[in-house]
Amino acid sequence: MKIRLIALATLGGLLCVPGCRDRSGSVVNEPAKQAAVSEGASMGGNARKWWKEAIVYQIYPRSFQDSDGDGIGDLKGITSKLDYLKSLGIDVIWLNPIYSSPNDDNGYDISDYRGIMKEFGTMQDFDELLKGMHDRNLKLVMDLVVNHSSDEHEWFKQSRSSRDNPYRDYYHWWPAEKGKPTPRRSFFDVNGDAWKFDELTKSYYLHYFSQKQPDLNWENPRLREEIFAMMRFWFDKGVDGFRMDVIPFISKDTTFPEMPAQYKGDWGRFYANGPHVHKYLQEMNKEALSKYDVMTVAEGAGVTTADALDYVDADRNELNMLYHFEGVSLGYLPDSLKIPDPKGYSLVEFKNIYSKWDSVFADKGWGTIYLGNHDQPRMVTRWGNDAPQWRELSSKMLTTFLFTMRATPYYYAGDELGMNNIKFDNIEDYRDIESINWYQQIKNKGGDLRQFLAAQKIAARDNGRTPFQWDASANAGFSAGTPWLKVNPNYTTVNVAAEDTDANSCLNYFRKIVKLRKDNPVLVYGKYTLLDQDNPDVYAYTRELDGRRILVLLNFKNKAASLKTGLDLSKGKVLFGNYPTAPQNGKLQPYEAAIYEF
Ligand code: TEU
Repeated sequence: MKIRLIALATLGGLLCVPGCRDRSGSVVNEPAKQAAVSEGASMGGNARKWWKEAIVYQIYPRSFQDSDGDGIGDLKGITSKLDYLKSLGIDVIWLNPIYSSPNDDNGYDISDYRGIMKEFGTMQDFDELLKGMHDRNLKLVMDLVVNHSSDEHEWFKQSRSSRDNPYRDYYHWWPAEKGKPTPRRSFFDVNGDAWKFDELTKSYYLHYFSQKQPDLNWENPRLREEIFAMMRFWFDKGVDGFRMDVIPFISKDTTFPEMPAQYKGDWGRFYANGPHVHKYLQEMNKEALSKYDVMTVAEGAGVTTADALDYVDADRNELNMLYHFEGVSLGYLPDSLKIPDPKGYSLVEFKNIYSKWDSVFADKGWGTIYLGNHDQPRMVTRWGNDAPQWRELSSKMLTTFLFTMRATPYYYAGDELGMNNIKFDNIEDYRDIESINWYQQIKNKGGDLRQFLAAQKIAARDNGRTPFQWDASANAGFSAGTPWLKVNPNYTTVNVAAEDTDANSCLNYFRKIVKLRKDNPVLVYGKYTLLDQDNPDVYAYTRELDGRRILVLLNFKNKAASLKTGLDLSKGKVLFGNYPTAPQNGKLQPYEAAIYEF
């Protein structure tokens, strides 16, 4: 068996005795201990794979870097920042959709799956970006949006044109003479209705999202073949994988039965796991995925712990990973349009959710971990505390959580700077179809718009989409023009240029913990055990592999908190933390994160 040597925790190559401080004041471990890890070893029941050890960094191209002054980020902009991306230590970049699109939903409405959105550049720009990434040993994961297309896609134009058009069955149509179709809820529609009547052929078409995002009919084998060929087109270009948008929704019971009452308020669960979804994913695997060394991750909308393994158990030949919504849905009032519970969220529930999801993949499949993405507000605002005295500490604490769990981290661009919610006061500032249409929906019903706008300051997706903050120059260095979405005014201090040179910044903390994870397989594969489960303030757990035991302590509160782990902290070797020294007893400072080895 081939033996590979893995260097442990050199933390930026700093030479430092155990427990000493590095330049940032963070506590670091002794460098360059070597451990032998056998290549084929079963790593706690899990076969080693590059995508399990990878760190995925997500870029929202519209907001990352504008190269031509039109106020919209673009591919050349990303290419110009590849050295920054490399400096982070990440391995994989997931790009939100960059295909041709009329941008009803910022690229999640695709009008040509083989074309590049004109605002983002050209296919040549794409090829240069991909080459630039590969030259730096970075992999590229694209977004695959195939539950629906744009209504401006040629397939839909044909499909809509007549009932006997060859493309008619590429979408779901319901002829009006059969009466009104069985109700289906839409996520974005102003009226919440997922059926839209089309006068030309006197039929309704299905759209789970906006009216400009008609659902594709996966029951049609011709459509499936087109999708698999399109996937091969991108793989042949060298793309390293796909993140699959609402992929659990693709298969529908085309008799459209009544939706059982149990799904009221949670219809995503009804849309997921349709009758043939696994047959289609196995077909996709056979026709496209299995031919390449690529990674896949499902956006696991509607998927629960009971059915998650069906998507990612390697023996089933479907996908590699999925990300669930249970964690990020915590703390909103039930049946609401993301109205936060005034009581806040319960850390005990938070811990139970992530522990439960860890156990799903303990022996088979593989998990993911994230707290922010383009559909979420900024993680520090939602899960930490963005008040000036806590923003950096709590942001580092959350980052520590993401890099010490047994799952592939999906880290959202800007979180490494501690970017927080912009919190717009007016609906006119929002650009997202979700916020705009929900506002209209509430207005039409005479609902509480003030409550909604207050909630959006915490929950709206545009909070996570404000332009990336590069430096203190105009528009945070994002664009020479007028940005498509306002820049967070704190860009003058929260930006790459300022943080790069500050050893104690969120950015440099991020770089170090990335390295810590990459140098220590125990943080990737080690068995996870929750400690002090009912502690309402502290999240504590161990990770164990091949005789190594790591302890992670995270205080989620803005006050000192005590904990009972059963371990004598003074006997642990401190590996890392967000305060200059780590505690030797059972008391953590506000938002403290500390990692020890026992
Ligand atoms: O999101 C799917 C999804 O479930 C969203 O409705 C999500 O729950 C919502 O944003 C939370 O408020 C995917 C994409 O990630 C999202 O950006 C798209 O808008 C959506 O699909 C439609 O393609």
